[in-house]
Amino acid sequence: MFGKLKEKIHNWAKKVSEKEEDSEEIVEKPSEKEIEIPKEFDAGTKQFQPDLEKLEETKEKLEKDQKEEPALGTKSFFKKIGEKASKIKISEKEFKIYSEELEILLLENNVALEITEKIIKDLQERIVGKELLKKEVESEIKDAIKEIIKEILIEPFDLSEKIKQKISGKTKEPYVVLFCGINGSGKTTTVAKIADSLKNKGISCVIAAADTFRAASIEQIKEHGEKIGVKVISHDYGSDPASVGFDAIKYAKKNFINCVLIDTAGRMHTAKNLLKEIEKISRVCKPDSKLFVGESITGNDAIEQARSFDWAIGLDGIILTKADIDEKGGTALSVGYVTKKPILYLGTGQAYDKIVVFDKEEFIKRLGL
Ligand SMILES: Nc1nc2c(ncn2[C@@H]2O[C@H](COP(=O)(O)OP(=O)(O)O)[C@@H](O)[C@H]2O)c(=O)[nH]1
Ligand SMILES: [Mg+2]
Repeated sequence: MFGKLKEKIHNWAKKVSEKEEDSEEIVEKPSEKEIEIPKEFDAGTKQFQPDLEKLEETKEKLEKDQKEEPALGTKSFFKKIGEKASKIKISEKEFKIYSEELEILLLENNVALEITEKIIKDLQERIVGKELLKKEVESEIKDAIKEIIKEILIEPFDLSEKIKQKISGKTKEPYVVLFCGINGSGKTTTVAKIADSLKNKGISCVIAAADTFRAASIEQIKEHGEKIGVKVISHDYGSDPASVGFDAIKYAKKNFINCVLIDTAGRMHTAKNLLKEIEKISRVCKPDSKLFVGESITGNDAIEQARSFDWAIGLDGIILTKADIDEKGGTALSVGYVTKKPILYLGTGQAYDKIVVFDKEEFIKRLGL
């Protein structure tokens, strides 16, 4: 998972570090104030006339000092010299050359342009002109990227905690989750995975088969329902999806079920109708959470889809599926930042247990940062 982005960032940081190792070291020129003409220098004769008595005195003092503290003085002196010699500064000009490469590799790995630009700008602010030890260049760059990514990713909320909060409240109303996304993004599978995981946590669920459009969609979700032991409320094909959601909520209230998960259709070719339909379901069912399901592998497409759904109904969170076959990882980085919504889960396979709660630290670790 996300192997490519990890490898590319690592290689880039390494390359910058290696190039900087071959580069010129910082040579600190003494300022004019620091250049003192010794008193012993006779400007008239241009001769250096050392004060022999003073020289002897200094020599004796040095010998005495070395006898008292020989190792320490020498060691710290050489250490200091060594450190000074291996320090470098990355100039703006150098950074521009490096950053062009970084820009391409980020874009190639599904990182959206606005994030790529942000990463480069922030990185520039953090490292350009900063005095760095040569051996620390690579880790300094990686640390900077890590901090930037931490800022970019929005802190996810815990869905099951939110459900528990609502159902323990005064009204005892069920918590309603609406899932949206285009065809094939993994909505139905994700609804089944989440129903299964909530059930395992002791939260009862009912599923609304609100995809009344796609052939075999009702049978598909019913089959999942049977396998995981969760009731599915359905109407006929072609019926109003909002009323399926409404009925499922009614059923949950009547039967004291904690949570209603509404699966919906995703007709890509009639985007306008799809958004109208989802807006109606949202208006009728008043979901507590509206979650966008997108494929992690699709990059900019997933970002554009999330934007449209957010515009239509106002999203609360994102689920990225197929992370198991996503080598790049850039979508996870971009989709949340662009929509300013948190990623809550990653789908990591077809089986019911192949879903993980999105963890910022874990994601950063996977990127090798
Ligand atoms: N590898 C992988 N496949 C997935 C994942 N989630 C869903 N799928 C598959 O993607 C295909 C479409 O899923 P489906 O739930 O029908 O999508 P929907 O049209 O949005 O409802 C199915 O073959 C799923 O098994 C995932 O996290 N990883
Ligand atoms: Mg479906």
